[in-house]
Amino acid sequence: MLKKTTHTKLIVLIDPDKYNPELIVLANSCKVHCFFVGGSELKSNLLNKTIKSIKSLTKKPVIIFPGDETQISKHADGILILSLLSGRNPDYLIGKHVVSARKIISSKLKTIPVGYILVNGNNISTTQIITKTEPISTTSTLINTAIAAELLGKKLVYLEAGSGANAPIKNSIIKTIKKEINIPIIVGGGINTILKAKNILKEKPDYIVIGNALEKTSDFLFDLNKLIK
Ligand code: 1GP
Repeated sequence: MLKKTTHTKLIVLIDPDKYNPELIVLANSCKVHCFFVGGSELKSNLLNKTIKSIKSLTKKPVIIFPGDETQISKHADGILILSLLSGRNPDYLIGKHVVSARKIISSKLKTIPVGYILVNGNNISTTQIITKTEPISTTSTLINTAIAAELLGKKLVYLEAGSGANAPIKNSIIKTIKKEINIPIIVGGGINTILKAKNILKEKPDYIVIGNALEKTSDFLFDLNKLIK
């Protein structure tokens, strides 16, 4: 479902609290690889309903990007099993996985183990606040964490600048990590202009994730569509 790519693919992140079906219809006709659904602070329990609605509008895969252990729905095609490797909070390394393990197995969802790495973007992210962890600031620690993710058997590394970050992950970081690991890289957080997207695509990460910017205007998707091969 999320393999290494030769050209960067686009993933659209849907927050069920801000769900707009029109965005799905538009994304369905654009070069969008799949949808991530989830949020770190879901106010209303709309996950099931949102996933069912997305599935009725597109055949593209819908993958849960869970903000917490309650975000599981059998209606999705898969679920990211996130290990917050940048942090040292045991809940986000194993605790929440233990709590939700049986429910995930019962859901029969395809599971995708992900090394989730929060990178310091000089702003405090919601993930940082909720997980009570610090993002990684030094390049050597970032590289070693990505290598450790692969050694741990993770199928993907997600370099996260944080939702709505002022600046996305730096090109130099993507370039260096790409050289060091053999598993696909997802880059997300703060990609909210075509210039920023263009710049990141130079490093050819396997996937980029866009959330916030598409909640404001779907015009951005038209521009991204021209950029993506
Ligand atoms: C957040 O990486 C995603 O977890 C997407 O971030 O909402 O800033 O695009 P944005």
